Amino acid sequence: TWLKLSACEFNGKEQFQKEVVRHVETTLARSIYNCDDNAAYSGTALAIRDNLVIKWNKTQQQQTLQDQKRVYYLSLEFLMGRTLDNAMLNTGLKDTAREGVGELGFRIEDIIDQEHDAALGNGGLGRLAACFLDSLATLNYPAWGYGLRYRYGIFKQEIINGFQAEVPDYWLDFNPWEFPRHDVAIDVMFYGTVNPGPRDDHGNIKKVWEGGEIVQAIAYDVPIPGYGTDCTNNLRLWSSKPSGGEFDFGRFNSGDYEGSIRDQQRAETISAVLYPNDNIDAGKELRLKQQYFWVAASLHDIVRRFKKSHRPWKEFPEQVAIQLNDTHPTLAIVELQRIFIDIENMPWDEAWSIVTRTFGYTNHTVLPEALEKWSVPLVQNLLPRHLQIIYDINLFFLQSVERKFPKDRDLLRRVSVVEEGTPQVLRMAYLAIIGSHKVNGVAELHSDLIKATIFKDFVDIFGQDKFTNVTNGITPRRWLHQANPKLSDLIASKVGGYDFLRDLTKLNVLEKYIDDKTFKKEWMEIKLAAKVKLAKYIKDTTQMSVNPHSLFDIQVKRIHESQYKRQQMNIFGVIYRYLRLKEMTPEERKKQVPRTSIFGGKAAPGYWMAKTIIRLITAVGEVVNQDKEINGLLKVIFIEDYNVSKAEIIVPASDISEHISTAGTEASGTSNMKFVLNGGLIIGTCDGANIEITREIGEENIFLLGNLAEQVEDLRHQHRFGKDVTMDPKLREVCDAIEAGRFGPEQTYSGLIASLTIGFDYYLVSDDFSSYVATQDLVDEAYKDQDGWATKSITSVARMGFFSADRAINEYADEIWNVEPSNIKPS
Ligand code: DL6
Repeated sequence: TWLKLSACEFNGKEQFQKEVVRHVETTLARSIYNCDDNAAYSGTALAIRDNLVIKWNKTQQQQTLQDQKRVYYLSLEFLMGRTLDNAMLNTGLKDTAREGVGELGFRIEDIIDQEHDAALGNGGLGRLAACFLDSLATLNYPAWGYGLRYRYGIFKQEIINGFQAEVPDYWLDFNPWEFPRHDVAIDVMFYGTVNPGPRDDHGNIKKVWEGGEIVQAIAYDVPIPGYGTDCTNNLRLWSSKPSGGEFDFGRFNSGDYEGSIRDQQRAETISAVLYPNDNIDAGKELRLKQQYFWVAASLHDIVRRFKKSHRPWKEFPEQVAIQLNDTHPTLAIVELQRIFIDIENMPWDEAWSIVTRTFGYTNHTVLPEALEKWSVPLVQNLLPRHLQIIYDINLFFLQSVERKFPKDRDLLRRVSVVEEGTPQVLRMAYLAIIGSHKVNGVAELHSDLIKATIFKDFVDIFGQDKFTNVTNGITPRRWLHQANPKLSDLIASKVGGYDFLRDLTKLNVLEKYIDDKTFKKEWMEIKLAAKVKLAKYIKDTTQMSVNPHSLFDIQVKRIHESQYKRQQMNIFGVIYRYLRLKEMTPEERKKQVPRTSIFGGKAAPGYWMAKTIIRLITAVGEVVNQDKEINGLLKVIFIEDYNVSKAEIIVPASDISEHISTAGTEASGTSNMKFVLNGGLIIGTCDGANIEITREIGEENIFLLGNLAEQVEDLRHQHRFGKDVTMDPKLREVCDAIEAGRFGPEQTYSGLIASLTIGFDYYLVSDDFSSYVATQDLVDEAYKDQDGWATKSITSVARMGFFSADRAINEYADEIWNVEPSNIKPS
């Protein structure tokens, strides 16, 4: 009976419309005559969601029945962006929805635009996790993501008088994509003490962790649809609640009204807010609480699921692969060991062997300031039992190192999880390496660098095989098909349909059309249309007019306090261009390629230097954009509040995008891949995935500049100790213009200039500036030849197959997780 009664997916436009109207009238309790875009969004989202939920339930049921190995992707950030458009495209319902809402008097684009971004991430790391979820589902891998359900995602950025201001991002007003599971509530303990308990089966006195504060983790599930498959995976996000009810009636009755809700507030604070730091260790107790809260709940859930299968513990690593997205979830290693030895009474060695075969660790940075370290007293207080286990893990590890490298005491000091100092700190990356069977970097150069530098000793200890590379990838579904449907359609018309979205290497068929004039024309018209769309967006949001026929030069990414992404080099280059334009005669100016320099990106709230860069960009815009003399040959735009949905407008519109980090600092970068996949060329350094992009698309299709990673150390040494270190003269000219107050009070920028001089120019702007400016000249020259430009653009796209997140996920599945796709039956 249940089977006969179970819900069905709708088919066709009429049924879809009925569902939308039903949801508007009953779920939202609104009259259809009073239905605005927002209500239409809600109705549409709920109708699409219903379809998704049916596939989701079936997938989960089938995966459970098939009892296969599952992947669990632990990430403190999932930068999902909007869901509706992606869900419609992945389930093949967008045309139905477009027609359906069209007849009801709405435009699907306006409806899509109503959705609030789910911005539970800072940048590359969180967006990578979101791309990976899309690929895991598309490739039918049984996989769950585990993260935190922050009440506030990354802050919203406002630009007020040219400066960044932050506004909280409360995104949960109406979120049809999540399902609270109040029955999945897990108690997580903090603080307390460790006391001797009864003897275990082996005669050892057990350690009992007790008397701590308990917080409840409540699961919220989000369906993740694959493209062109019924496979719909699960993203489980944890929200924190007080465990003993929300309200202390005792306190309330005695008149302590504030006290009566204090526990509730304290518990809820844990999942309240995403730390807005990109590539830097926050080091705060609340952050550590978040980490433990999330991994404890996730591990409990994973172990509970495994136990239902009644398999012996030794089969745990054959059923469970857990990937640590950076070191943020490293405590999961310790928690699993604790569960095994303290709760399941397993001997240490047996437990540790299971633990290390279960975990894999992905490193996303070599920047020292981003490598997590936790103060020992902090961990002692918050997680006393875990600290004991960490000490034991470290002890057994150091003993094994000593056996292998007797008498090398300095090696023991270097690789110990505990770094000496006041206070002592725990090096989480070392713990992650010791507790995992594979460690990977995210682009070839990055993986080589971590082996040669920060993890060198561990390569000597564990051997090369433990360390591998999986170059990042992006999902072509969101970053081409969804963001740039016209280009996707044109490609599909040449490569034999939309299969390329599941096998991106099929793009290589495009190379056959390099000399096809009609195709090239269509290609460039699509690029122009994307630029017109962005120009309109800029006009609507900033009131600035930009010329869509000018060269769009875009740099959108986080602005980091240490400035390694080097937006400052870009804006210095813009100033240099402006100074040159000012010197030119009108005749000379006529020969110049008009350029629109577009920036976007957030600076973490406390970051003065990063905010100074934003101010310089907006100040240069204020001067340049109204300078009649240069006649619109240069415009400078800062797009406020850069996020995933804005990226979907920006990425298709670039002629050139900038990926100009100091060589050896950007682990991979993924926006470089997005821009090239959309037919934009890139100007970049030999860093991160730029190197592999060059290898794939060919040197003639990319504008490379600057010093190489192997030169960086020498140059830094020269800056500090060399005798005649002078600033590049072109850069000097730029600094002089800034110091002369041409872009507002020079004091505003004194720190930025000082970083180049008394700060020893750690990120080598002066060393790379000449090359940067010269390469920008090459870009101008190349752009004058529009036919040649189109050839570069098409050839690059044709060769981007490697950068699909599907390829990356298949590599993880084969080399790290040892997991097979499941056999999801179509409904
Ligand atoms: O791997 C994803 C992404 C890379 O593309 C970027 O190059 C890298 O900077 C970023 N790393 C982080 C590190 N965060 N922490 N900790 O976000 O990862």
